[in-house]
Amino acid sequence: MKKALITGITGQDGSYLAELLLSKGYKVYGLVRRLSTPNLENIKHIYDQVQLIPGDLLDQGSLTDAIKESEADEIYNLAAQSFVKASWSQPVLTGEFTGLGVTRMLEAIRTVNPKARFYQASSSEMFGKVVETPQKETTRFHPRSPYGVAKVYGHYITLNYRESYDIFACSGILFNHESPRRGIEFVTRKITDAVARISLGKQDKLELGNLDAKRDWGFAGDYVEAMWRMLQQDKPDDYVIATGENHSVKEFVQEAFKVVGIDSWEKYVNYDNPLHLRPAEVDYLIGDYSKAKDKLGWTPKTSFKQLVEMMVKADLEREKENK
Ligand code: NAP
Ligand code: G4F
Repeated sequence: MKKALITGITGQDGSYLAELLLSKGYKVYGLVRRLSTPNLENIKHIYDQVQLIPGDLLDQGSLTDAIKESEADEIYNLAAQSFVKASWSQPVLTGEFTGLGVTRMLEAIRTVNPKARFYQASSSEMFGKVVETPQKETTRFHPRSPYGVAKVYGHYITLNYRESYDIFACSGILFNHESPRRGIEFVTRKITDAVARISLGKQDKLELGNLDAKRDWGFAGDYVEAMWRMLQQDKPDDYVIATGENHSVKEFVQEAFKVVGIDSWEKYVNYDNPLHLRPAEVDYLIGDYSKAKDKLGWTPKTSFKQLVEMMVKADLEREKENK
């Protein structure tokens, strides 16, 4: 039986990846940090099937112990401070979690189990102020946030451990991916939850920032399959994972209101709210996933329309239950 360790198992991607690996017969371990109130909502349906190990990306010893205890063949580093906006108010913490945390994981692998295969969650935020369109593995990075900068560091330290120590270390450069398990502060979930509440008469207005930014949005459930495929190859490499299509935040809003039969979305939305604008914006992301298609045989399965509908319907169900 193969063994995998997932950091960030309680997050959106960690929970989908755990499901996928369980379905493939893996023994799944998840690293969880101590919180005063545990955050296990995303994994409650598989809680009995995974083994949780306490640890924190800030604590080298706990990472070393987790790798010893799990004896994992595959290690997926999904944990991070992942909210871009928060990275301006907590730039040092973001650097510690999202940047140096990767080195701590790689050091633990190097010293305990250098044969383990490693996946690093790199991000399209690294392209930031894009220098070419669509963005691919060779596109030069120009990050626009402390989060993006920390991810560039995590990306290159992964490459460095591959080249220095021959560790099987891959980076997936994933474009935005969403689901009903997306954190509520990210724009897609914020919209779909508000649309559900507005249609049920529980909320009057949705406050947003920049409606013109464009993102290449896919479904998280499709993207974790690509992570797994990267670690099954003969050689470690880096891959862009995207849909090859982008939409503005405004289009997402329109599509979400359509799902509940509201065409006049403008009545319910305030935008350019300074609270939700960023010191530097990433205006336009669209990925070229042709390398992943050729080498991994991976393609996205869920369309933009299906994604929006799935998220609005899940929030409608949730909001109906939380009377
Ligand atoms: P997410 O939902 O925010 O999950 C982040 C996870 O990291 C949570 O389980 C969180 O645990 C854990 N974590 C945070 N700080 C930690 C620490 N110091 N020690 C241990 N665990 C810690 O993120 P996601 O959307 O699933 O994304 C997964 C990864 O992919 C992240 O690295 C993100 O930056 C990257 N990424 C995401 C996207 C996207 O569109 N979703 C795109 C590109 C890259 P708690 O439950 O305790 O908070
Ligand atoms: O949903 P967002 O906060 O995601 P963002 O910044 O693109 O980052 C996500 O994707 C990255 C991959 O490219 C990941 F690495 C990262 O971890 C995260 O998962 O914002 C999307 C867009 C931005 O342009 C933002 O300015 O939506 C715009 N936006 C407009 N109003 C808003 C809002 N974003 C948020 N969160 N809240 C708003 O009210």
